[in-house]
Amino acid sequence: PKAVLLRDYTPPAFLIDSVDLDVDVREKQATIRSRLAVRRNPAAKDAAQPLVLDGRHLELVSVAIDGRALAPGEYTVDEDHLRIAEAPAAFTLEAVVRFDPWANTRLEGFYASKDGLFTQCEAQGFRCITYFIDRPDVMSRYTVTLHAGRERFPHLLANGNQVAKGEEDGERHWAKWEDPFPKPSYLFAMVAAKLDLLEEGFVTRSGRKALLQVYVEPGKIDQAGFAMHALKKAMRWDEAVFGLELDLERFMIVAVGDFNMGAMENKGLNIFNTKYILARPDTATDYDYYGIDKVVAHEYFHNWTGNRVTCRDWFQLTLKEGLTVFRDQEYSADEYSRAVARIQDVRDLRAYQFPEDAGPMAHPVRPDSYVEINNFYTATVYEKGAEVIRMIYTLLGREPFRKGMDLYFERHDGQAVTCDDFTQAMQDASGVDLSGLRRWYSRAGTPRVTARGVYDEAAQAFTLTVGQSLGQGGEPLHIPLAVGLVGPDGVDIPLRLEGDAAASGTTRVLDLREAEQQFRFVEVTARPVPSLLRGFSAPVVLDGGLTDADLTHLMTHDSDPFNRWEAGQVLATRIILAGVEALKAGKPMEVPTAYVEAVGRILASASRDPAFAAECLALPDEAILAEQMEVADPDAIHEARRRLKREIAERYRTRFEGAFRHFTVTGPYSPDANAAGRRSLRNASLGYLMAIDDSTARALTFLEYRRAENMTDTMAALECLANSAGAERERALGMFYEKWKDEALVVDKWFRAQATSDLPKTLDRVKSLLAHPAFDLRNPNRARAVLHAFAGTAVHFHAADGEGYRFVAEQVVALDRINPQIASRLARAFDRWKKYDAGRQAHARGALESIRSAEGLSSDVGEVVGRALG
Ligand code: BAL
Ligand code: ZN
Repeated sequence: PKAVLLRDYTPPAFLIDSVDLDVDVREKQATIRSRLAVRRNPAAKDAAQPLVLDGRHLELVSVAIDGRALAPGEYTVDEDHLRIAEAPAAFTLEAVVRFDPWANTRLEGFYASKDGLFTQCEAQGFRCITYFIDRPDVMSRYTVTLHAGRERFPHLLANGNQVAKGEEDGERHWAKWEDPFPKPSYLFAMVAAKLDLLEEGFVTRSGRKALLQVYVEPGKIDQAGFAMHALKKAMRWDEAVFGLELDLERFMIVAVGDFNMGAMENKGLNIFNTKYILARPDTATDYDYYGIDKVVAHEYFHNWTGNRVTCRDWFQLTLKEGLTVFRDQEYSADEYSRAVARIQDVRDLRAYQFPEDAGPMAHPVRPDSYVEINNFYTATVYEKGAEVIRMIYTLLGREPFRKGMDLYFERHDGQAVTCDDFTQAMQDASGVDLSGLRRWYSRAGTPRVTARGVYDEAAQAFTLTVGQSLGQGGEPLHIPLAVGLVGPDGVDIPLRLEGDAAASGTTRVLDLREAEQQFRFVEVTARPVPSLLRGFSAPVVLDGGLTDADLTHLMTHDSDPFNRWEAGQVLATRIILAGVEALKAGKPMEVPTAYVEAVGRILASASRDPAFAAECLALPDEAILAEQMEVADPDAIHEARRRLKREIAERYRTRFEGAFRHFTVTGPYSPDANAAGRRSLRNASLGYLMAIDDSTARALTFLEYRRAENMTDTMAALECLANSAGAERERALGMFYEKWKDEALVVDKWFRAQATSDLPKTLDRVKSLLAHPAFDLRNPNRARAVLHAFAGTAVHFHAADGEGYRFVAEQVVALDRINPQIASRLARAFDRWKKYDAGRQAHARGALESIRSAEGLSSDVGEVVGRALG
């Protein structure tokens, strides 16, 4: 397949003003009759182009123009298109197609899951439902009539409002839906299923009444309440923060157990992976609740950023995704702890996006080309895209940013636009020059920022020399660098740059626009430690040139909580990487006393903010550590990290035991920030105790496992035990499965805990899990819980004998025959294969080549593997 290029964009030759679908569901077959109002696009480059409709996996029954059936010579059909050479200027196109939704294991288009039939159309699934000009700049008004058996499919849903319904022969029924808003085909949705319904009313800020509905698998209504609660919170937040209200009479969410993504923002009919809807205290962890809150909000926020204003083409995906992730991050920061939310977002950015940006799939947040668009729903487009929006927010400030959003909607409501349209609105509304910031949209890679400070005691001045590089030439980026100066007493020094009339504030956003720049602070009365990149004000790798003593000072005193956490991470990274070298040289690993004492201070002051303390106690992930090495050594990283953890645990054993007792949460379960924060610290303490893994620690953990009344505590204990070779491990795993075998999302946790275990023989265990009766390669959540989870492990996937690589390669091929999107994600595990030693590289290359030579490989996997080998 050929790459699609951004620079080749041309407007569509035809537009489709309205779509009328009639969907008839029978045993193993859906028949779709479409009526499209088509006309030539006055903005098209060439007025004589043929009509080319996209369509895949469809059986074409008939096609007609203005009521006249076309003869075979008047059109051509191939695997991907229906072409009509001679088309009038404006006409009605009718087509009838058939396919079997139960045979659709790709889960795009219209497909079956346990409780009925569901759709997923983004990015290009609508073409698997009917022939269409399946691109986001073709926007149409939709009417849909669904017909199906009443008993099996009591709920018949589509976007918009239900305008009619009725009974049919043979115990069938029908429902007709009209969506008042023109929309691109990727936002189309319909559902025919047997589901339970939770519904509530909502009155918007301006007094509009709306009906909110959450549909879930029968019997699971007791797990739908939190999603409904989250939806209402998100609606209020968007009204308050962005002045954006729901524009619909009815807003529906449907949860489905087989789903490729997390969720989908179809207009008025969001379809969700059950993972981001279902929750009960005994089935879902605090982190699950947090994820549900965030994803429900994210999809709701898309109603404006994505649906009312959509993307011109798929290269602009970050226009809606980066912006909507930024919005859900701000929502989470407001609803929980801002500092902890930021830390978690940055941790994820570094664990997933930075490696992506350094590997074969690196691409700008607005990519220049793709073979398979599904491969570009990436951490770069989403999370780095959100960082770009955050930088605009930081540069403009809250009020001007809001004005920019207002102007964006004023100009572009109802349109399909580009990232440039967004930045232009921001620039015009604020008067801030965004030319250097815009370059972030077209550059791949993580910029490096170097900062060196020199203190001149005589002049009482501190000069910071800051440089940036992205290693590919081009003009420098505009990087907002938030800095503070922390005095020797631990107190922030008021900031006055040379030339300022007076000092103002203790955090300053420096505009780094050149390859190198100097910033001279005056009235600095003592040698400060610079606190750089506060709040992680830009997605860069920073070399701040700080000593261990400087970092220990920041770790204890920095007024910016993010940088307090960050200083601890940098120190821990230095200790672990030095440990790696020591281990390789057969020398003992050293853990500096100053660091251990700083950790002690975190523990001592933990009650001030338990959630934050838990973040500070978490050592850097192995994947993040691997990125810091020239040649990654996963075994040595794992061992050095384990030893550091154990040393801290032994030093503070009594305190960890104390914290474990002290931070117990009493009363009914609540996933709020306070209660979740206490559990988080308590479970972090348990994790340290289990790093000792003696019989006392194991007995405590097993007792905790049996005592736990919520899934957060249960899983914390189970995960510890899954990493321990003690007899408690199998007992706990056995009890867990027995208790939860009928709850799919909980069974996923059981699989995942085993697939990610540190223990040797984990690969053997994973292989035996594939034969477990509950394993199903066709269910994406289950496949992810075992295969993607295993492929994400640092030690076992990267085993020196190549067994991890070979196993995952075989699974990629097997999965590709079922569901290319999920297979392609799994293949991404190989992204960083060149970061490893020659022996591992040889195994990885062999594994990648075995995938590439598999028969009938999808373009999804083909693109990922081709890039990795290329
Ligand atoms: N648009 C795909 C799912 C999401 O990002 O919301
Ligand atoms: Zn999204």
